[in-house]
Amino acid sequence: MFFQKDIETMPRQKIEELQLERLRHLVKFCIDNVPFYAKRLSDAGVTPEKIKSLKDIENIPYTTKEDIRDSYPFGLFGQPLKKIVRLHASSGTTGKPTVVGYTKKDLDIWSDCVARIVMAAGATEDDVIQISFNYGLFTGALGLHYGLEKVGATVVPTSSGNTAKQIMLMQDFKTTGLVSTPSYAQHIAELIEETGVKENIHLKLGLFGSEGCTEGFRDRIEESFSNSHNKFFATDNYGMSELMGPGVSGDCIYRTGMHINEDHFLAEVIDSKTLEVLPRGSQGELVITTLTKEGIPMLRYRTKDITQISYDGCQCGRTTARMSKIKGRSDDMLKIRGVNVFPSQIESVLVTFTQISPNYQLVLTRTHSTDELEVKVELADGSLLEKFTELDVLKTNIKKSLKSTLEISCKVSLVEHKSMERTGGKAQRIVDLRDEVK
Ligand code: DLL
Repeated sequence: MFFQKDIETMPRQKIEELQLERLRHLVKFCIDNVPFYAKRLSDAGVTPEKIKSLKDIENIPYTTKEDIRDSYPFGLFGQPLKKIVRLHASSGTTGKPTVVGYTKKDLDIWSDCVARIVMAAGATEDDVIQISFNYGLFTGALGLHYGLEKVGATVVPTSSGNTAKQIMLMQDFKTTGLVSTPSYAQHIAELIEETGVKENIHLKLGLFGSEGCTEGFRDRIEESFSNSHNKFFATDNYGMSELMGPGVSGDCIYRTGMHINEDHFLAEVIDSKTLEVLPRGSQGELVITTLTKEGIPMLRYRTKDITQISYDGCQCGRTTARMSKIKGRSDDMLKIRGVNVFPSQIESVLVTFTQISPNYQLVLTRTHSTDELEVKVELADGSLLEKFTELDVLKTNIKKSLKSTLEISCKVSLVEHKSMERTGGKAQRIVDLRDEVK
């Protein structure tokens, strides 16, 4: 299903022509409206006339999170506050947040972009969809909210938390769709199982996003929400406050990569170290230029998210480029005894063991200048608690499996079911204590 079929299925050449025209316009807009960009572009010798092909984008300097922070709160805005109708901020835990602003036109485009990806996932006006993202400065809840309303779905803005009430409403309203982080969805599923109401649930569509989720983890969540009368199906959705929020890209029903809304977002993949643009299809850091945003336009924004992009057509009929699941953030990549490890690699091993829940935490310590990785995982239930031999075998098997995937050994600790903290938002997987003196 399409929300704007003519754009979503535009021939590639046409998409690229549109991107070029918009890029030229954007460069002019930035020079005229954002002194920060005017100086950067002038120092780099870039003018709209010099953008003759999409490749010329490579002459534009990158923009980083630090650039936004340094101009806190509104320094990179492309419009005066009287034209800004909404502010959001990124989910940083320390220091000042990165603030983003939207004009009326930006909000309209935002809800179109979200409407496209939720329809690609299968949402329709017949759905009743519960939004269990935190409403507030975070872009996730309001972003999905307006996009789903545009499609005509019945939106239930429950926000995150109060899980028992979420489950009660889910049964009473016969909710068919759930918007949340995968880790919160897992928590809701656990409580449904515990309270024995699984058969009363009508969920068939999960619109997940805002944090990574391996296919294995997703499959397990799908299984926990499915019952004798409903099969639950979940898609992955990507976005970022600095770029807009959700709506940058999302899975269609074939789930072979998240379709990028390329008429609004121009994507490149670069090598994070050399900063060179990589050939098409390579894995690297995603860099996005927002082609139409007025509130806070972004020129070549370094997302730090690692992915790869395919430009082949998709079975669904969309011609837009597709990005693979985020492998991790370049700043979340753990370097352990010289080996690079992404938490997603660890997750893909853990989800193959049915005796443990996909709740885990990676604790890093340093003893006598050697890094140690402890993988803490929760047992799936209480059935193994007193069975020490079986627990030992399980631990050894997880350790072996992690070693063969990661090529380093790590400590595995099994902890009691539900002993790890649950959050309504993004799960905190990494606890890095390496800077603490030992
Ligand atoms: O998380 C926007 C969003 C909301 C996307 C709801 C999808 C659904 P931020 O809080 O600014 O914005 O966090 C952005 O979250 O750089 C990624 O590292 C991570 N992220 C977002 N979506 C995904 C995803 C929102 N599907 C940061 N898979 C990004 C993996 C994701 N990581």
